[in-house]
Amino acid sequence: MTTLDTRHLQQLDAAHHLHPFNDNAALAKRGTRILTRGEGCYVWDADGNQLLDAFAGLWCVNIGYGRKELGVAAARQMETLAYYNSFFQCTTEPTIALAAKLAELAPGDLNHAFFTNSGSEANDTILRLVRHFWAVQDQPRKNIFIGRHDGYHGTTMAGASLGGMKGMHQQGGLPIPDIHHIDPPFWFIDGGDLSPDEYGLVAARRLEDKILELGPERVAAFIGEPIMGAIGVYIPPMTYWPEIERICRKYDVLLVADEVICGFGRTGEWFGSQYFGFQPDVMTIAKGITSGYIPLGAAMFNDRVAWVLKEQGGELAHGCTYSGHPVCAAVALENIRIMQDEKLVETCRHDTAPYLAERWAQLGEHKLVGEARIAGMMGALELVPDKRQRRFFRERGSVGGVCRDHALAQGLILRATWDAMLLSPPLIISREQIDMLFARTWKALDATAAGLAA
Ligand code: PXG
Repeated sequence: MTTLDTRHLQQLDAAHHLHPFNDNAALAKRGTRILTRGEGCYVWDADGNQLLDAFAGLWCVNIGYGRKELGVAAARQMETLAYYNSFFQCTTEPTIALAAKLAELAPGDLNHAFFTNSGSEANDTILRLVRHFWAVQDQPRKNIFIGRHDGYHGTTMAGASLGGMKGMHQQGGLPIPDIHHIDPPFWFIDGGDLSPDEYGLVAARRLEDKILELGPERVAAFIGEPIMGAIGVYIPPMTYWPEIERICRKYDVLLVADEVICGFGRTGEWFGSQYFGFQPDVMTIAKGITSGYIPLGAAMFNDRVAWVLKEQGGELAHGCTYSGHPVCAAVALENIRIMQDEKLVETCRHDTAPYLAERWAQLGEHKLVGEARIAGMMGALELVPDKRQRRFFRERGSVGGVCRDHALAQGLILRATWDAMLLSPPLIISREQIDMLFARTWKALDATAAGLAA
């Protein structure tokens, strides 16, 4: 593709395409980066630049780019039966096979899948069906969901309301009623003199306080990302989730783990709840379920919730045209087959993730880095003005974007949220590529520090 083609495409894009999570006027002036090809951990842009994608697209390309088997699976299913719905007492073979496969993979008795097109829709599904679950058991007032400030659960009305992003709440009149939030567990800023483990308990007990304030008879569920992704990879202390689980059990509040990012190997376990050692009642999945090759999400329910929905719920007045789409299911099955046959999760856990953690800790020695946090294949470097103090830049967000641009100039894609540099590479990243990631990140940090000093 010539440079002229690129400019023309950028003009068309600016004229006709509204981009999510962007200042579209500023973007139109700057010009979008147009990606044209992917292979393994690399993508290429329309100007011919090869980039190491240390963000796996958007936390999702877990098996890496260019796996032809997924295209073959999609084509085969399209040729055989491109579409049928799961509404009129019907469904399709791959849909059934995927539901059964997910029941086998999911921890505990999370044995029942409701399919959607995205993580956002899966969270909408959970909000509706969990409220229905309590209502049909004569507890219609037990309808409040508690989430966390700065949590991310998608962009639909329910998803964005369950999430705690202020900027999102400001657009479109959110949150919708009967959704409350507690502060997130973020020791780096909020932990004071407590040890991380002491702080984990304190942060979890905010949930108990909130339940008691609202009344346990009003609280339907607590929802959280095992590791908070979009806000900046906040990894809670190991004490946090078991305490959250204890509190949910004590007040009969359903525990919803939003595994859209953490699921499918990201933490070096199949699911984030396994990394932290707790058992959700309900689970949201998307992204890594197809490694991003095709849109698919699901809400998974445990036996207790599913039994009530089936036996007492009557007709479920919920579903999308593409719930359980056979092509998406076929691609998900092939993606999971590859992950299992090639032991991608095990390789991460025992080999590449520990190596990545070592290299990440070395990046933590850079003078710009206040904390280098990592769990499995997701991490963050918190850039700070003074390495000896746990605090943000006064003008929060002024440095992360600069560092991201320096990384891009080095041929490396890292995400910046405020001043945290976020990491989420394809799970197939090799030791050599981790070394490359280290070298390029260090250079980007150096260039950023030099700019600050100038
Ligand atoms: N839950 C979590 C935990 C997510 O990270 C969703 C739900 C929504 O999934 P869908 O498929 O509807 O996008 C997500 C999505 C970011 C960013 O800026 C993160 C997501 C989406 C867009 C941007 O890191 N995560």
